[in-house]
Amino acid sequence: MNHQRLHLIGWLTPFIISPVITADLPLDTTLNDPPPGFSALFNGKDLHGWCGFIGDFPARAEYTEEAHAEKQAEADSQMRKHWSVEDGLLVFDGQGKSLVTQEDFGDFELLVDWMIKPNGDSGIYLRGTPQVQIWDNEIGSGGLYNNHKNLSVPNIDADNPPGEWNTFRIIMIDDRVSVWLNGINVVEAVQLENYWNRGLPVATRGPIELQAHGNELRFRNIFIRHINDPGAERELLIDHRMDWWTQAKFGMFIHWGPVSLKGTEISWSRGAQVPIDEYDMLYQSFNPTLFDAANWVATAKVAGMKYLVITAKHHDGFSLWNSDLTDYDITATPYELDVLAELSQECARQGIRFCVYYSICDWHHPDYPTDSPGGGGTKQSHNMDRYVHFMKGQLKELVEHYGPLGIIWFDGEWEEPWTVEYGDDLYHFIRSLQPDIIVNNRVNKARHGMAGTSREDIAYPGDYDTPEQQIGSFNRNRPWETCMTIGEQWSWKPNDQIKTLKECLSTLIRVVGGDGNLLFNVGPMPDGRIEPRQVERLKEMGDWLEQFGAGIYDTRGGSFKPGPWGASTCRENSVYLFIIEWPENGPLILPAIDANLESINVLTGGSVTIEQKEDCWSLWVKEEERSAIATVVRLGLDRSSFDITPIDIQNLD
Ligand code: H79
Repeated sequence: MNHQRLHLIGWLTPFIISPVITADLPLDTTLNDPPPGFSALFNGKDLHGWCGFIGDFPARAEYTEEAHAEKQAEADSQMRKHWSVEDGLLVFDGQGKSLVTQEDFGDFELLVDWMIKPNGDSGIYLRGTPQVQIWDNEIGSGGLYNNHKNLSVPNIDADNPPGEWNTFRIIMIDDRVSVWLNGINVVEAVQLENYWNRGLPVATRGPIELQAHGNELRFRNIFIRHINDPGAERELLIDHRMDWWTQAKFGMFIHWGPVSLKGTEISWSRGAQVPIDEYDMLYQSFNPTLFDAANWVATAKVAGMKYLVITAKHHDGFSLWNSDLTDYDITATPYELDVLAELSQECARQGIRFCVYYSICDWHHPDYPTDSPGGGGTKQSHNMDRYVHFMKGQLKELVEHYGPLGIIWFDGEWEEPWTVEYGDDLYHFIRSLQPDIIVNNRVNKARHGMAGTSREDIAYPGDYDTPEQQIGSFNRNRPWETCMTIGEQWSWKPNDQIKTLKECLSTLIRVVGGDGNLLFNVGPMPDGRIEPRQVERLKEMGDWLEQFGAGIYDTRGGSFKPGPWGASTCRENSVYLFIIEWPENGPLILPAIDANLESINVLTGGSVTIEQKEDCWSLWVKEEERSAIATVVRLGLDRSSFDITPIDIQNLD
């Protein structure tokens, strides 16, 4: 995983003469040597291609050719006093003015490494207008500093500290900018505003400027690529980090641990149905000899699930992997084998995204302040900061030994010791371990109870909302995922009441129709097997998805909002109607949508009659041709179904 890195140069070691300056670069990369498709704006030897600053963009345009040449010559000689090249780095001494490219750029992809000192700041002007911000403050770099109307702050703080290198990837197409800082997307397709004349859009071409702001700066690896066909590359502006998750729709949640020996609820039965002393000793008897990772993953696959989230550590504090930071882990059981290692490898083999659940609250750990609700209350001596340090260490183990991970699924954030400050920091920490990882909203103090939606006044409320044991409301603006048990308990319960196939599938349909994902939970048995009744139900779900998955995977919710009648999904020019409950006497009345119908068919078989009236379409499938689970009807439209404003179907009493 780790690049081998050399730390030879920085502000702290200015007098060390290093043989080759490759500070912080992977060893196979040469300083200032552009990647394929890019050219170097800075050649690492001199200031070729750059010129001095002769005034702001509009002022520059006013000069006559002669005046321009004169001012430029003067500015260039000034510039050479303060900007220099040292050991392949572009160095600014903190005095004088900005550095500007001689060439103008229109649509481009720009890569640049920068380093500032404590309290330092700078910025990168695009097309002559300020600026992608660089600074040492709590907001973080990369924001479009000058924007008034559109987002001006980055959506995450992704800076390395002053004295260390940071890498920007900046894409500008038309008047929109996306910024990645150290591999993390911090600005996504935001319109850059014209600072010089706020009534006008930003110029179509202009120079790139490195802002002088009275403090020392270093730059290197400044590479640019012209984008000649903006239409074809506009997609690049969008951060595709969540795409796999949005397309996946259906994942397997697994709650497991020594508690399965008792058959009571994971963590919550500690100090309640099971005395704490007994609960905490269960690991000594945990020996799931029939655990077979290949079999679990195959079960998820057969069910049509695309990702798997397992309780690496629940509120009871037991670590299901080989953790160097605690003895209360799987290696201390008679079983000894690292369950997560086997599962993560098997997921990779079978094409399932491997993800972990990690509880922030830990009723077992001596440093975490509170004990089980049914048990001890507040612990005698505790140290939350030390606990957080331990937790970050464990999370680092999880990402580094079992990653790349799809999701880190936090929980237990509602307890008193957790704060917004801890949450902000943890979100940032996780993204810095693996930039493209997905983090649920329980990382922070943001959640509205079991409905799982997020407070809007929190800077980093994670990437998606988490309704629990309930179907989330229709929402296409904020990603969400319902987590729900296949029976009534999260961890294994003997003779648990398993949901019927119709209950399982209508839940999946209503979730996906609401634009959410379903994370469906199984609790494996203490011997390591998933209970056959649960496997059977999952297989039935998979059989149905095998037939009708075209209306589930890679769709979005809409164009009709879910209701008692059922739900709908859309992709390209299709709308898939999943009619679960028909009106008692008569057709299903769809309110008019802004599209023409080009085709209609019943994917579950049989025929459909549709009557197109001015303000509605009335739709009828003969009773004997309806499906007991959901009658699936595909509407073919003359336009993109996702672009139609979602509307309610309200004709069911
Ligand atoms: O791991 C499973 C459960 O053990 C765990 N989350 C799922 C994924 C879980 N944690 N808590 N609960 C289930 C129920 C807790 C509800 C409450 Fe509350 C805690 C009620 C009051 C405090 C939720 C959080 C509602 C308000 C704050």
